[in-house]
Amino acid sequence: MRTLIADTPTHIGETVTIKGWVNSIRAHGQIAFTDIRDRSGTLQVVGDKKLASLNVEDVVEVIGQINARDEKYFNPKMITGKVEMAVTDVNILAVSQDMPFDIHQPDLNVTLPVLLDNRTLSFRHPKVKAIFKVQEVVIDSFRQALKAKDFMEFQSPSIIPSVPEGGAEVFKVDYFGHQTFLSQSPQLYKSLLVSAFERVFSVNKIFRAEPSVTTRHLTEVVSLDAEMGLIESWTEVRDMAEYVIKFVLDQVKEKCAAELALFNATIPTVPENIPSIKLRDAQQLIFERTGRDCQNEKDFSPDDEREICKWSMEKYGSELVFVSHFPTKSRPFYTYPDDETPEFNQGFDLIGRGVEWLTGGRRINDYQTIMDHVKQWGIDPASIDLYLQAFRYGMPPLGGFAFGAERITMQVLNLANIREASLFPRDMERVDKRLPKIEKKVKK
Ligand code: AMO
Repeated sequence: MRTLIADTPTHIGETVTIKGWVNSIRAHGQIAFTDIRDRSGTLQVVGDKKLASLNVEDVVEVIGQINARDEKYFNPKMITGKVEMAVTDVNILAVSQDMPFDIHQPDLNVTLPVLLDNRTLSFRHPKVKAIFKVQEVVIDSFRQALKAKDFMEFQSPSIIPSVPEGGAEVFKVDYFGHQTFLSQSPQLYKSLLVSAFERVFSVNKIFRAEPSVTTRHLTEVVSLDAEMGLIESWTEVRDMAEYVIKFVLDQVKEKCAAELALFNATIPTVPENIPSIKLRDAQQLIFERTGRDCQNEKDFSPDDEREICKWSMEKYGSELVFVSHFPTKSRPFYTYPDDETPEFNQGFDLIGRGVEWLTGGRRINDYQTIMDHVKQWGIDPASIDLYLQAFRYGMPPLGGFAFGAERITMQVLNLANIREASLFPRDMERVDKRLPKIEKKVKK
């Protein structure tokens, strides 16, 4: 019967069978050492020099006796650091070819393209694995936080008939000869479900035809969406987003101490209340602090995002900051215009460590107002008829938000590129492998 490597310290003096991958091999004259790795940890195995004929990453079954190590050989970095196995038998279950690069350096010193071209090897590295452990905790705790507040999880469709967020960043799908799209956001579905379930959330892939290659954009994103009805004001939605992200960060701190340590990372500092500032006030501050005049811009540039985070840290000791009240015409048709200043809306972003983590806001719920916006935004009402149907039959005041899971992961671990925070990142130049260049047809 197989014993998990993490359990071997409880089997001192016994002969056990372990299974896993050859992590490393060290030969010293007649003796050889190999570290065997399974999902639970790594164990040092000692044998004669035949052990050294194994290849790194061979999959093996090793039978041997677990012995206590002499105290001077304790290894505090291994959970099995006080024991080792004296091997009696080794069976090779699968042979590995030679690695194209050393995947067991403490830091994987390879470029991002090499890391991604060899994804199935690079994610065996402890640091790469750690990224996805953190991401799993982010997604899991997003779910937990919302379930605790009575939100119901739903699955949103990926093939949709219209483009809710507007803009050109959408993939067209030929659907049996009909024009459809890959979902940019579960926005319309989460909103219309409020009329039945009041509070809903989803963990769904969204697709953005981002036409540029940046360090913060993917074309396929894990979107963490929530929507709630019968709200009093937009601040109730913002407060819910605040509660969720604080819960998520606490969980990462509690459950991912080892992973954070590998990256020398700490979770962002957040005070009791995350500061919140209106876009125009933030732009004025940025102008005063840097001399850069962004006061008429409809959104932040990456420099503005970094600067407002600096301000928030200096003034409130917060690495996260909400920015609200964007120009109404610059945001999707469903965003609720502010009652006092209707040229600005009750939408908000959450910016953390210089990058946007979330967008949210209050939505219009009145049928006539939504129809006016549909017209002004130049949307064909027939293309969103399902959505409008829900608003004809009693849609309560509502709002919601969406986090990007890769953005949170990237910013918590201070990764330089969002592609590191996606197991199988897609961008305009890569779908698993780098795509061959397509010559643009030049019109003559
Ligand atoms: P938005 O378009 O801002 O809002 O998306 C929400 C969040 O998703 C993440 N995100 C991305 N991450 C990586 N690459 C991308 N190309 C990308 N695009 C978006 C970001 C962003 O903050 N319907 C609204 C949400 C709402 O109001 O509820 C929406 O989709 O973290």
